Amino acid sequence: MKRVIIDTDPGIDDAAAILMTLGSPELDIEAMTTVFGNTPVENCTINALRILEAADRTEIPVYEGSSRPYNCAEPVFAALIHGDDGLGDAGVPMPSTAAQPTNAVIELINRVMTSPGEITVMAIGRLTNVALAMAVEPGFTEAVGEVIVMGGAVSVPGNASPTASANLRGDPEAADVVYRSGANVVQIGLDVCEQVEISLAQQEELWAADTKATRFMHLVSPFIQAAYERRGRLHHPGGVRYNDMPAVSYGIFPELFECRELPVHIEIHGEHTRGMTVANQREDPGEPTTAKVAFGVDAARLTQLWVERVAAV
Ligand SMILES: [Ca+2]
Repeated sequence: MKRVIIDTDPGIDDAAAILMTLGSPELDIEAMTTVFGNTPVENCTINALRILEAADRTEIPVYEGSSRPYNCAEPVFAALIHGDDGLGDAGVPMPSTAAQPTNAVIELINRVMTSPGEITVMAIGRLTNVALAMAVEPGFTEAVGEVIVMGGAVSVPGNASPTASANLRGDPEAADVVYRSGANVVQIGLDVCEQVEISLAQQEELWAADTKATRFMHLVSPFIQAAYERRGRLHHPGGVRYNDMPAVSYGIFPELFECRELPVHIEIHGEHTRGMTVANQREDPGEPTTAKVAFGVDAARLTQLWVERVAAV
């Protein structure tokens, strides 16, 4: 089994992604770490615990992390997409469990440094915790197995700005640290996430499974579905997208993705381009690659696997 830490800001799409990992026997989810993003970090922590409770997996420890970006600027949240509570204000009960006392950054360092090369970090929020781990422990970069990043937009427009994706726009300095680090960064960005739409029929198939986890997903989904539909971001009526889902899926089914190794830089100075992933796609780039970037995905297969795995939680 692949050992994984999920660094997350739940988030309705985080819930869809996390439930998929919990229904996947290929993975050993050994911890979850939270970061501000879709909602303040305190809410993200509560939501991580709520998701684990919906999956009856409360043995997985949750550690709360960064409440602000790497440069300590005021954080920006995404209540219009995820609701004020981060889970669609759907009335999910408060968790009966609590987070661990250790900070997420310290926990990331401790776990990665005691198992060099063995732990994959699925970073499906701002990259603040991962960047801080790299800054605090210089050995972290080499010891971490793979950092799967949900974020970036190379051949498509951004969603948080014309050029930038929400997770990288939300903390460009942290993303810059991670992409410069030399770690094994895999970028699962909007280039592929926007191709992965769960159809209405697939949603209905999942709701029909009628388990505790699928009822939870059914409860929180309408908010993000309506938000995307209002913005004209969906390809089919009644469809829904969970952008974090393809990112965690890369950790389970990498064969479903077409990727290219490229030099990718994070724009941190641009007036209109902060948080943009600038990929050097020239034939002879003349500089080292920094990330494996996904451009293609077998969306039909992946969406069906999502239904199967969440139903199996
Ligand atoms: Ca997320």
